Amino acid sequence: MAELVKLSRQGDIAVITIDNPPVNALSPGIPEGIQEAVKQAARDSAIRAVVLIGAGQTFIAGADIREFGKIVSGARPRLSLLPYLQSIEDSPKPVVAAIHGQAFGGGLETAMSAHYRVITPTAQVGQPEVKLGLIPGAGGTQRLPRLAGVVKALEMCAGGEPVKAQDALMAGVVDRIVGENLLEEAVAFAGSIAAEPFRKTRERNEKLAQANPVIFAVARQQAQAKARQMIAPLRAIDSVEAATKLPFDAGCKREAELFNECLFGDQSKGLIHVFFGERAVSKIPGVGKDTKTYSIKRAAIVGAGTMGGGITMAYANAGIPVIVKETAADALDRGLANIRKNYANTVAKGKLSQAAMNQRLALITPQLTYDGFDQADIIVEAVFENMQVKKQVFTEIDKIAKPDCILASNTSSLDIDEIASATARPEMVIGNHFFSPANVMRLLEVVRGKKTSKEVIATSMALGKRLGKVAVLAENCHGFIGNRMVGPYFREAQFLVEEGASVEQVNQALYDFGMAMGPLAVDDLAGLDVGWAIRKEFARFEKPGVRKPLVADKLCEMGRFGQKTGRGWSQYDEKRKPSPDPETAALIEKTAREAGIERRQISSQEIVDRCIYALVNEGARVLEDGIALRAVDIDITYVFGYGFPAWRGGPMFYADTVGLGTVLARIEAFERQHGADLWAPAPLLKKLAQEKSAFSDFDQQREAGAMAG
Ligand code: T1G
Repeated sequence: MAELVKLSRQGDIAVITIDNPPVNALSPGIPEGIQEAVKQAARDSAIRAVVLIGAGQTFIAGADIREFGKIVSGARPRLSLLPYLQSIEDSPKPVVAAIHGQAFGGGLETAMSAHYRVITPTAQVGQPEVKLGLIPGAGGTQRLPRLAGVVKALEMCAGGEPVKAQDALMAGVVDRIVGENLLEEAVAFAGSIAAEPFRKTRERNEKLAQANPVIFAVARQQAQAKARQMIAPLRAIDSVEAATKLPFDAGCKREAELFNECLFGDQSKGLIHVFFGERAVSKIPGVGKDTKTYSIKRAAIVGAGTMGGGITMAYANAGIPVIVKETAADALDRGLANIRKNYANTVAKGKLSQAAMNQRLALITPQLTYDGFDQADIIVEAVFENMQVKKQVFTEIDKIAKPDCILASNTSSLDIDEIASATARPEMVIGNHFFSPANVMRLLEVVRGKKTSKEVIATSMALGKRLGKVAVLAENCHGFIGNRMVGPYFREAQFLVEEGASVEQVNQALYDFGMAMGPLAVDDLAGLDVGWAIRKEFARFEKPGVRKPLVADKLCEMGRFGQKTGRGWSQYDEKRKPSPDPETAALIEKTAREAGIERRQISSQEIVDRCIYALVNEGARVLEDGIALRAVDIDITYVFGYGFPAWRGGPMFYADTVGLGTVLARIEAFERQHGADLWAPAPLLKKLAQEKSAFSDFDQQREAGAMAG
């Protein structure tokens, strides 16, 4: 493993360099290599101190996450990192961890087993394991409270958020912030402390005395509120608490027990699936990493409504100057007022400085004309969801935009090829479907038209990452990936209230499943009028004789659009707090009676199965039709755009967890009960279930095919 861990000397200082691109993960052989290098340095009488540093972009960014699946499956034994860390800590010569980029997870645990830590101003430290459904498994919950105190350790281990260099210095996690010439400064620092006495982190117990029981109770409450239903944050708190009650070695033993409980649980499988999925979706067959991309220096947005305003903010947040155009002064003023209010709210929460808010506002140019659109590198249309209106805009911007300007539509479901047909440059037209609020929600559906060039696709995917989004490629169809699948999900939610479930029961059942909000609550938030307009736009495509929801249109005809009007499926007070609406309940009962629908008691499990399996069944069709490249693309769409719980991995991963045979049997039961038009099992689902296979196998076969292709 010598090539992955190099030992060199700078005078009387040993330098151990980890070189395991791209993130210097602690892959098999790396810990052993470091351990061996530390021993060699110890044996070398000419050496007075040791510097541990990462090559490339970062220090050690953690254990190798790819190994966890092998450990859980038994393909690889779980090797504890503790002995390796202890060999650093027991070095007779002081070890200085030199941190740039990220020292995350096992990387920070390695740095904390060293005797000193120096860091560059832009570097970060963290224990993000809970984001993978894990907890620090190599002494992090035991050393961090000893360095930073119990409260900071709880915040870092249970929250998982990265900590900037200055904050880490203040907390005592690191000893010094040095310049960007890290190696030189770390070697100089090592020389300056080489003759000084130094302590082992595990023996620094003075900060553990902070352990007031209230601290842990508060931490548990906060964890349950912030990461509802997630187990790992609570186990991380248990482990930090153990550090305050047990000697170091016993604390590490307790930590290992809690780590294993999380590692072998379902939640870490789901979250690790999402971690790699978030990166897998950027890989598009036929659009390789070497595909030429357009330089995006200036943007222009058509429309300053809810979506146009949010998209404008997304560009300004990425430091890209952006014009936002409206047709009327009052609409433009409203749009800008919303943008300012959103930024002000973020500043008020302490998440943005006033200076940064001002910088971002300075990047935004509001106007009523197309002035400057001829300089834009991308123009995003975000006007009313009506084909004629969109085609008019595309005709106009096609005439104005420079030849290599990308023309993107924020349409949530309309035909991108028809939109492109309004231009003379269909190869430059693409869908960029943002999710409301567009400055917050991370999902970006990139919709490829038949003629969209691969350079435009590659540019759009890269731009998505630059905007802080997770970009998923979708082929063109009604609703693309997300909205095509959400149709049957909302359909079943509405059928269930017609059949006897209350609005509150449907919302609660899906909320308890882990969805961010129940389906009818989402409908009330988005506005029932939005769905109403789309239903009217697509009424001609509806198959006659197939049962469709009856109540939503009636609520819309009554002007009850949900939160924006104070009444919809539920009623809302001035703080938009929902409560049951007896008039809606009466309307549902009356409508069901007139339709001859027999009402009955409905279990929460049936509610979850009907709504979630409707998603899965349509997802299988989305795969069959090639609208999504892989099942994991559907999972990422739902986790980042529709509030599907990440710890369940997404709808397709969840179906794999349940077992496709079980899912198919349930869907066939619904087909017998509600008819084939609504519940005929997707052929792909049937095939995989009959082969005792899974959507993950489908992806692996696709991947293998793409590699071969
Ligand atoms: N293990 C394996 N692969 C990893 C990895 C890791 N820890 N981190 C990143 N990669 C891969 C990633 O999949 C991608 O692969 C490539 O590296 C570039 O990543 C014992 C149990 C460090 C901030 O959770 O947060 O330590 O797609 O696109 O945007 O207590 O990577 O190129 O094939 O994200 O520059 C804890 C996870 C592990 C850190 C860099 N550590 N990584 O971001 O690059 S558990 C983490 C990140 C642990 C111990 C516990 C980010 C980054 P590919 P990227 P980036």
